Amino acid sequence: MPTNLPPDYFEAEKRYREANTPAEKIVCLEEMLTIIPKHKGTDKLRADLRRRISKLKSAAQAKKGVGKRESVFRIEKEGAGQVAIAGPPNTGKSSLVAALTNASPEIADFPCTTWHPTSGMMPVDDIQIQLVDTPALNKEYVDPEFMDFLRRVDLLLLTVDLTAGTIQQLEDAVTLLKENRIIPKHVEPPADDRRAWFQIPFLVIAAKNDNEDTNAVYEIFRELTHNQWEMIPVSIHKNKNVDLLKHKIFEKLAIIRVYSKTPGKKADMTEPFVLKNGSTVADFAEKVHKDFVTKLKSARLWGSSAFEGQRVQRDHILNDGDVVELQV
Ligand SMILES: Nc1nc2c(ncn2[C@@H]2O[C@H](COP(=O)(O)OP(=O)(O)OP(=O)(O)O)[C@@H](O)[C@H]2O)c(=O)[nH]1
Ligand SMILES: [Mg+2]
Repeated sequence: MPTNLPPDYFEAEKRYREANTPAEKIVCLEEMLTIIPKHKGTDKLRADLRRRISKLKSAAQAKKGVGKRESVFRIEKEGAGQVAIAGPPNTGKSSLVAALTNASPEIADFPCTTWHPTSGMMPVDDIQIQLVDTPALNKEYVDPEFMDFLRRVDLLLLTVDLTAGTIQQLEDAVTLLKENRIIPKHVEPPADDRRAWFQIPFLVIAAKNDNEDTNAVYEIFRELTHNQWEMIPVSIHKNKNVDLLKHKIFEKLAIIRVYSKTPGKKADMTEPFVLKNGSTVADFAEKVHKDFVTKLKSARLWGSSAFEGQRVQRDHILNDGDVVELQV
C-alpha cells in the first residue's frame, strides 16, 4: 500500500467498509479512485479499485435481471396448452382450478382472495393441460405483467358469476381486457389503431350454475349477449358440466394427438405428441426429432385420415388420434 495517500482517502475507505449496500460501496470506491494520486506507485491500487467497482456493478446488474425474470406472471408453458382462468372477483376462478387440477389455490367467500397466479395440470384423456388461476380483474389496479401474461396464453377462460350481475361482469371484464389490447380471436382489432393487438381464443364460463334459478339466469344471459360468446354453464359445487368443460377446453385449444410407431414395433399409445390442428406428417417428424424432418423418406399412417397402414406424403394433414410410422 503506498504511504503517500491523503487523509480523505482513508475516510472514504472507512465509509466503504461501513457501507451496507452495493450502491453505497460503489460510491465510496469511486470517491477513493478520484482522491488517489495518479502515479506509478498507485497503479496497482487503482486497478484493484476499478476491478472492485466493476464487480459490484455487474453483480447489481445480474440481480436486476433475475428480479425481472422472477415476476410471478412469468409462468413457463407446460403440457398441451396454457389456459388462463380470468374474470371479476369472487366468480369461482380458484374453485375451478382446484377442482380440475392438482393445484390448491386459496378459495374464500370474499372478493380478491387471489393475489398471485397458481398453475396446475389438468388431465384430459391422455394429455395434460395447464390451467392458471389468476387474481381478479380489477380496473382500479392493472398489473402490466398480468396483462402481458394473458396476451401469451393459448386460451382464456373468462369466468362470470350467475348469482351476481352476470352481464355487467362480462362487459367490465371485456372492456378491461380490450383496454389492454386483448380481444377474442373472432374480433378484428380496430382498423385505425396501429398498435399490436392480441387475439386470444375466449371461452366464457357461467359459474355457480347450481340450480334451476341460476339456469334461468343463464338462459337470459345467453339471450342478452345474442349468442355472441361461446359459453358453458358450470357448477363446481354441484359438479355440473365439469367433464364437458374439460373437453371443451381441449377442443378450443385446437390441438391433435398423434402417436408414434417405430417400424416393426407396436405403436406407443401412452404418450401422444401434441400438434396444432392442420399439422402435417413433416410437422410431426420435426416434433419427434428435429433431424427427422430432413431425413424423412416415407411415412405410414393408421387412423381416420387414411386407410390402415397407408403410405402418406410429408404434406399429408393429420387427424386427432392418428398413428404415424416414420421411415428415416
Ligand atoms: N354456489 C356456488 N358457489 C361457488 C361455486 N364455485 C365457487 N363458489 C364459491 O364462490 C366463492 C368464491 O370462490 P373463489 O374460487 O375463491 O373465487 P375467485 O374468483 O377465485 O375469487 P377471487 O380470487 O377473490 O377473485 C367461494 O365461497 C366459493 O365456495 C359454485 O359452483 N357454486
Ligand atoms: Mg381466487
